[in-house]
Amino acid sequence: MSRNAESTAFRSALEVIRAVEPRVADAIGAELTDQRESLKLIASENYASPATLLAMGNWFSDKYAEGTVGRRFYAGCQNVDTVEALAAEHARELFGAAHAYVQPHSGIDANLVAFWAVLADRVESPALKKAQVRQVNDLTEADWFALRRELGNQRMLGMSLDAGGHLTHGFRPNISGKMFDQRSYGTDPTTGLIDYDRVAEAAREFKPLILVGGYSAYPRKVNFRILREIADSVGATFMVDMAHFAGLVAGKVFTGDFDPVPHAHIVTTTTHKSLRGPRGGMVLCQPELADQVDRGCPMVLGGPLPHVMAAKAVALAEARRPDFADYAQRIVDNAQALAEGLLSRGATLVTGGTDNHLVLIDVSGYGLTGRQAEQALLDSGIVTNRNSVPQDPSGAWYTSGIRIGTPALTTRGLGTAEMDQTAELIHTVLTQTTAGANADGTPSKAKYTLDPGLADKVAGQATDLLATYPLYPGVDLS
Ligand code: DSN
Repeated sequence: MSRNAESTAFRSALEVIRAVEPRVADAIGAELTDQRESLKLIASENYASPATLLAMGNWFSDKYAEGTVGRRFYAGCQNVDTVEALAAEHARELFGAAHAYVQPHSGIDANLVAFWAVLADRVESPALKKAQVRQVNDLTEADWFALRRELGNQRMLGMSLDAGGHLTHGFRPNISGKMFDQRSYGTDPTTGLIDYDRVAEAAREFKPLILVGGYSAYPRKVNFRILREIADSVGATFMVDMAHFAGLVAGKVFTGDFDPVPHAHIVTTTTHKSLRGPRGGMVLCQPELADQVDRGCPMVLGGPLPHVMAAKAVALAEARRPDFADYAQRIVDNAQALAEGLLSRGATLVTGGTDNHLVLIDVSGYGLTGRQAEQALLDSGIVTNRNSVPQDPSGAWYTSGIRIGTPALTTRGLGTAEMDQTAELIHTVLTQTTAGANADGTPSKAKYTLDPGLADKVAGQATDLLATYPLYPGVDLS
């Protein structure tokens, strides 16, 4: 396929959009320019391939397809069936999973589907059993009351948000922390690592229905074999949210004890992070949960997005190619080079380094909050996000951390030498930024001072660094 085909496709699409609402076409073009010119270090973002992007912009968007392949609530779903079945097949083959459900619209949706499936599978509720076998009309008001009581207050044990867990793993402000009786495990205060003995102790005491593994800001491998043993020892269902590191599992960087799929009863993921697909979610599970998982829509989810499932099929086919394993390994090599570059310049990193795709800088060592650091870096053309560090004194809004990740820059082709240069740029900005004060003289957690000339200089250096690695090199919109 010629690169010209990509330019023609995107240019034509913009021309068609421009004829209706030129401001949307302009915003799409501006987004490409912004993404091309900034050093994207958001650990959860990536750049999907042109084929993946194009698979989403079409008439599959017009189709309702509630239900599952071959068993829909709407007529005329034969082509949706084709792409959904393909996406599921690629997912099963890629991850060695018994069952794949590719309808979730996001990672949070995938987690809600998983929670529902586990509750429906595990909770001893005679009323629910009746409801499941379609005797809903036989249920009395008392049955419904019992059903709600039996499903409510079930126990979940997950990694705490400030230790790197995700908000859907039982964080109180999230629905998961309200629908479940929740407890969390943290990390060792000295090493920053998961202490499996402490997790086992918490599981023994709490006896959760669901033990959740996985993270969105933990820079280390997780031993899923040990977590499964802990789950088994207390009769818990073991669920892993691999949204962040799905690409490393797909690329066989995480194997054996570090691959969640053979160990967990149910695995959820997004498809757009290190996996490099369209924005969406997915559930993989063992056969006994498949029937409940497949009820995800309309039980939990709105109508499936067939255009996104088509893009999932394309992206998963890409991830099955041999070069994806090379990409996944380079993500980790780059993260480790970035960590070493920061450490050698005096930065403090949570856990002292990384063995996945992300690095968590504790910016309190620079006298900054995460919010100040995030904005100062953004002023300098470096896009990151602030993130809590374990036992964060600045809370979840201001935070004391900056989370950076390498999936996106690795897609562009940057390597370990450029990661060292990136570390230099980050360190320069953070050392040259000073925390500001409120009007009453008290220290501000948001205000900061950074010489605009220095910010511009760093932004220019970031652009120079990227110039050798053009983003979407086959797409010329001029
Ligand atoms: N928002 C994603 C992240 O940045 O990690 C997780 O939901």
